[in-house]
Order: sequence, then C-alpha cells, then structure tokens
Amino acid sequence: MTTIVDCPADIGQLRVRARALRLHVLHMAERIGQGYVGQGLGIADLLAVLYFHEMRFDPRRLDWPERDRFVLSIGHYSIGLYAALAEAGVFPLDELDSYGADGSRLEMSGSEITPGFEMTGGSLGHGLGQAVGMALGHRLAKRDARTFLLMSDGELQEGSTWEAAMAGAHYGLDRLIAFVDCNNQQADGAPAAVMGIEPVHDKWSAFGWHVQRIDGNDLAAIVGAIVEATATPGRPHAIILDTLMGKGVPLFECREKNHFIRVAPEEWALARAQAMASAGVVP
Ligand SMILES: Cc1ncc(C[n+]2csc(CCOP(=O)(O)OP(=O)(O)O)c2C)c(N)n1
Repeated sequence: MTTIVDCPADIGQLRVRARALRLHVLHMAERIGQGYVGQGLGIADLLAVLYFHEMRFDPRRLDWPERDRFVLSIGHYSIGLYAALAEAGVFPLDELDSYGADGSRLEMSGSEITPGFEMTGGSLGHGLGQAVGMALGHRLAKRDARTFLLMSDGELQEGSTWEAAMAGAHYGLDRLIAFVDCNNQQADGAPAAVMGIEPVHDKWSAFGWHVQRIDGNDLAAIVGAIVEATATPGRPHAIILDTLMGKGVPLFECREKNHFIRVAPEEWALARAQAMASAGVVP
C-alpha cells in the first residue's frame, strides 16, 4: 500500500466529485432499470481523481494534441465515464438521460461516438495495445502527454494484454499508466473460479513494469500512486486497484453477482440515499 505523506490534492473536494459521479450513475441506470451499476460506482473514485485533479484536459478542446488521454478498455464501464465527462462539462448533464437508449450517443458499451471517448471498447483485451500505441505515438511526436488506461481483472486472461505489456516495457513507455480494476468479478463470477490471475503484482513486474497495488476506493492512495508513477522514469506503470463493486451503495456492495445489476423500482430511492450518505460527505 502507498503511504501518503503530503497529498497534493484536496481530498474533500474529490470526495464531493466522486459522490456526484455515483449519483449520476444511479440516475442513468434508474431510467432503464438495470445496467453496469456496480462498475460505475466502483470506479468513481479513480475518475474523480483523474478528471478533477490529475489529467491535463480541457473539456472545450477535446482534440487538443497535448491533452492527457484516458483510454477506457472496458467498454461496459462507460456508465462511469459518462458520469465523469458530463460532470466535467464535456456534454450537458441532461444527456445522461439518454444512456442506453436507441440513437443515443451514450451507448451501454462505450464508443468513439461519445465526445471525450478515446477508443471504442466492447471487445475486451484491446485497450492496453491501443494505449501502448498512443504512448509511443506521443513520444514520436515529441509530445509529453500522458496516457492513462483503465482495464479490468478479466482482461488479464487475454493473451493480447500480455503482448502489449511486453511492448510497453520494451519501449520504456514511462508516460503510460495502466490501472487494473481488480474488483474480483467477471461475468461468470470471481476470476479465481474462472481462470486464476494472481499474483497480479508479480506478473506485471516480471513483464518489466513499475507496479503498485492500492485500495482503489481510497482517493489519497490513488493520488499518491500517480505521483509515484510520474516520478519513476524508464518503465511503464501498472497501478492495481482493489475496488469494491457498487462502492458507496451498500445495497449493491453486497449483491452476490453484480456484474450486471437488475434493480427493483422501489430500490432506487434507497440506493440514492445511501450514495448521498456515502464517504461522510455533508450535502
Ligand atoms: C473479447 C470479449 N470476450 C467476451 C466478452 C463478453 N463480456 C462482456 S463483459 C465480460 C466480463 C468481463 O469481466 P471483467 O472485464 O473483469 O468485467 P467486470 O465483471 O469487472 O465488469 C465479458 C466476458 C467481451 N465483451 N469481449
């Protein structure tokens, strides 16, 4: 675990943002009665740090070549990124109402038709390869933009991930930071029961990456891990996030299979109240 001595971020402000993202996720899913709610809630802390503290990013200039990139490999986590992009002002909050609807720019599996999306996800296992290519491209173009990637523990079962990991280390892409969301779930249950992925830290390390493993729902730990990664030259960085699916909404945190949650109409009000009360934020 990373120890934070001087955290450069305003954690109170980030907590307010993370709570706003969680409420947006619930709002989107409530309109269709289901969705990848657990993922959106679980990753809200990371997205709050990236979009409201860390990334060099201008919502009015999405094609700015010097911008830091956020690459979402796991298309079905798009609900979380829609929340962050709307909160950041990339598109109006009202547009969240269209999540998952026919003709909407906010599809259940994220794609480049949405402003602010750097890649079309959906087919798992391709994000790391794309992020490696982007990071290499920045270097060749002499840009100091960073590339942040979010991938899942399930994607560690794909061979393409490890080919890309090898390439990232070979080229010494130290402006590439890959977050691995270890939420201990995939569609058919826990990775250990489907195809074991541990020891995750040692695997990345053996592939030549600088590796940290942190509580992925601890805002200060996320900030600190990015500081450490940015200060460590010569190798790409893997930050393994142990997250809780449904984080911030106890009703969903304890669901047994929460890869895709169906919610009864009467449960939404409780879910919202729990998210409002989460993390000790005073409304
Ligand atoms: C290449 C590929 N194989 C299978 C799927 C179907 N699929 C969609 S989500 C998912 C679960 C993957 O687990 P993980 O990525 O860990 O996601 P989480 O359960 O954390 O949402 C699967 C198998 C897919 N989208 N792409």
